[in-house]
Amino acid sequence: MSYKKILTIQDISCVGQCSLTVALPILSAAGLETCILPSAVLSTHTAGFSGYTFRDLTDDIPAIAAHWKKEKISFDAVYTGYLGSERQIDYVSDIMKTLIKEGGLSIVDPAMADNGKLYPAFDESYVEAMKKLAFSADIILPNITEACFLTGIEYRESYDEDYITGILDALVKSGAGTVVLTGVGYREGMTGVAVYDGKTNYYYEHKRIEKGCHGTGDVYASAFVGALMRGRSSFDSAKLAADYTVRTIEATQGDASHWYGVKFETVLPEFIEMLEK
Ligand code: PXL
Repeated sequence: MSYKKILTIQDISCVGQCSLTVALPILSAAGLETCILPSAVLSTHTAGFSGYTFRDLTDDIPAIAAHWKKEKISFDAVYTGYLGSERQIDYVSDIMKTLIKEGGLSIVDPAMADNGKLYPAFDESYVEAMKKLAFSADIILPNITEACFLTGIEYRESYDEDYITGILDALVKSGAGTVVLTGVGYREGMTGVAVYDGKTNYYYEHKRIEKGCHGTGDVYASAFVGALMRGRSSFDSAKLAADYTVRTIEATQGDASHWYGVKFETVLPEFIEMLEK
């Protein structure tokens, strides 16, 4: 197995099992050298806690990137999640252009919305900035809400295959390389992931366990990137990430006090086994 070096850019929510506290352990478990660039530091994530602190690290990014350039550091992939500001998105675009090795991948999880709504910290101008990043990426991993904000397509709670095909098509036509659209379910009790690379439309259905588990988007994207960088195809990675994410939710079920995230650590050994298969 070749040893890959990846950079992930997202916030540190000190408590809450999301973003970097999820991505770093999952990518490391996948056997990848994982470099990090924290976009912001928050006391907790913003979905359900109130009064959280937020330190934007945008101003630190240019000097960090300049240092890496001087040291001739580059990455096999750059994977972004929750970012701190619009200005930061411009810096991240520059990192994508200058610090990815020849043949390397840019992977964007446009983490900004869920259940039809933007996260509290974001507005329409953030969406506009995110469009630029997402539409120049090799792979994007939006949920349906994020895909709707990116395309301007109306968000719907119930939909059919034509609606999903329309979203996938619009995203690829706008410039995204491959789209991994999460949370696509057509039947009661089931959900799934649709993958479209501009040629073939794939779909993987799996069971839907519980509504509203925080942080599962980050678990999913991190597991996807881990599998992809281990040499799996986009669709295989999408399936493996779905199976692992289901296990993390199962591992958390029945503990009402653990509403803010999933106990993904307890099933990391299963993730490693999935990767070895
Ligand atoms: O899981 C996405 C995420 C990441 N980081 C922060 C968040 C959220 C979702 O709400 O608030 C700070």
